[in-house]
Amino acid sequence: MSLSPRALVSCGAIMTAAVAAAIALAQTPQTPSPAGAAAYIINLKDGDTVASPFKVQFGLTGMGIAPAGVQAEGTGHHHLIIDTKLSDDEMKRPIAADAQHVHFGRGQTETMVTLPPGRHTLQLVLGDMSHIPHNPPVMSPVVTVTVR
Ligand SMILES: [Cu+2]
Repeated sequence: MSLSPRALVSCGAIMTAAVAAAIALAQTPQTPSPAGAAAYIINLKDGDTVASPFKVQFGLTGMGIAPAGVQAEGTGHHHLIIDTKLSDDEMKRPIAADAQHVHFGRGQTETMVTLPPGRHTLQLVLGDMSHIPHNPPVMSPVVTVTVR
């Protein structure tokens, strides 16, 4: 008995999918974070009222800041998550880059935020050199502010 070309093709497709899945896992390992590491917003507390634009200062304990692309143990760069949350899935892959997911890949530790009047949520999530959250994730409590 010999395999038909069709069986060979489907076998190849299965192999390819398995290899692709293995490569995807290998390409996006999460960097471990040291015990006790924490991010926090220094200058705003939950419930604050602010005028836009307003400053947000990024605090980090137990780890250091390194620019994106730079590999150094125990480091990462800040991301400001605005009016959304990262899903469990998003916690394991590079953080999106858009108006609600702002990267500070040069190692910045503060920014000015412009938002329309109303309630908004802010959260810091540290990412590794590849913008992937650490494991366990190093993130601040969610801070809700009201822009007047
Ligand atoms: Cu990033």
